Amino acid sequence: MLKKILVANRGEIAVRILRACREMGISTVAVFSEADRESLHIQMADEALNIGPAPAIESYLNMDKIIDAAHRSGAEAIHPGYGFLAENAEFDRLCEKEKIVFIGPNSKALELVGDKVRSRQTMEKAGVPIIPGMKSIPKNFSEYDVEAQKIGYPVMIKASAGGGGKGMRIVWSSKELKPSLEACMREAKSAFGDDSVYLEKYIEEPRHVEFQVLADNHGNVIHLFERECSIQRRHQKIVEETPSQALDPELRTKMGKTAIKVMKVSGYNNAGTVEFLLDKNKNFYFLEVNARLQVEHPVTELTSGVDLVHQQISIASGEKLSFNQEDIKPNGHSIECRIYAEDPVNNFLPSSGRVLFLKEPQGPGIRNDCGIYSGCDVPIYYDPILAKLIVWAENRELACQRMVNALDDYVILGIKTTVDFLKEVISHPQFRAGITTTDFINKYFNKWEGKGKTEEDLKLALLASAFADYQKTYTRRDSVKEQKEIFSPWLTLGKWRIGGK
Ligand code: MV4
Repeated sequence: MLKKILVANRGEIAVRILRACREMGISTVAVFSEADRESLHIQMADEALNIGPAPAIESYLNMDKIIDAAHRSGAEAIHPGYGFLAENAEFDRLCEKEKIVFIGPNSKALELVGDKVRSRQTMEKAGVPIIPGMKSIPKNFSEYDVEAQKIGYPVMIKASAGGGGKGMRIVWSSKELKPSLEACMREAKSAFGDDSVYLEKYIEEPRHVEFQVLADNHGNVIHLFERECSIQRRHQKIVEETPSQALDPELRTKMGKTAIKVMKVSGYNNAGTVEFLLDKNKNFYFLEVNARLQVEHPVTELTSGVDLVHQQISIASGEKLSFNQEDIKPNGHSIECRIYAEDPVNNFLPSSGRVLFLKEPQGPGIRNDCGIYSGCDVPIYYDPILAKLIVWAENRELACQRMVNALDDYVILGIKTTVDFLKEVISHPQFRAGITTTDFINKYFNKWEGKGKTEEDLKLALLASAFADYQKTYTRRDSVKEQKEIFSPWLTLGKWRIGGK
């Protein structure tokens, strides 16, 4: 088993991975940028190394600095988390060259699944259903035009190097095709350094259903069932759950088998996710492979009883999977809400600053994967995810109730968050009915204005300000030592008012 792991990430996911290492008796190395000196992941690791200035490009995305930190600390392996370098084949290859274990797939598989046109070809050959469309990149416009007629409008333009919704465009008629192609190629060139785009049939009102897979280095591949991730805004997932309301046992079995096939023909190892689109008639199509531990992995953990980070580490250590497909018996229902430092009333504008007060929900079936603490600063430089609230219950209705109560109990003062917005999403009759297509947020929450400050908020503000005053009195007197310790988190607060800014 690996003895020392460097976690090349920050926030809630770094904390999550550090916990797993600690549980497995593995030493940990954290890395931090100038903006993250006092972040939670730094406080939790055995060692922490500075990797440079706040902008990610100079720190968390800087391959040489991270490799150097691994060598300096004697870490044998790097866990990349999600985002940053997690799906970077060049970084994966660099780790291989430097004899550092990359906790993720081998670089060849990572490269294949990162190329959408090449993976469509591979999947078609293997008999995996793909969305009708092009299987190679045309050389000139007339080929696009001919192919679009064949596919039938509306069509979708996608970037070969894209993924997760970046570099996509819908085209409704042939006269829009040329300008859309040109715009899409320009975007793809600047976003991915590659202007290859192709056409697919546009699937209307699809659902997004993905399967979690584990593959060891000995050819064993199993799946841990699905996650439904259709509730999203501008390709940013907001709520995820398992099981999906759209699958019956037969379809679930078929999609699970297909997901395993996708990973086998890709030569994939470690944890990964196979994304499918499900159309209105319940036809499913392979979309892409997410070659990382995903943000929404906890819902799978709570229903399958498998710790995915433990599995990733043990696979990377060369162990065989200790269970087979028949051993996986999903139980109950799990939902995750992503809590972001964003203002849902103001077009989800990122909100940064100091967390003045944090109260995390507790109780049976409640898990809070959190990267913040009372008094910490939320920097502007990175993805504004603060925490993930995940609930488990025997069935979906109970899980929804548990989620609403837990969101009610979640208090984050000082910065704007999505907590109240999420409460209304989960409370929405359409959500309760399980009607979660990808247009849900646009349809029901297009111009959400919130409810304004409730009496409860005001009471909390009052309480918090009373604490602040109390603390000020005692520090001025500079005497009562115990009090100073009891209220020490408040000493870092400084001047503030409720609602941030
Ligand atoms: C599509 C599609 C409709 N037709 N492809 C968005 C994320 C990326 N992985 C693929 N996506 C889509 N691809 C065809 N041919 C609609 C989407 C899509 C979507 C997919 C999953 C979840 C949310 C979505 C929101 C808008 C569009």
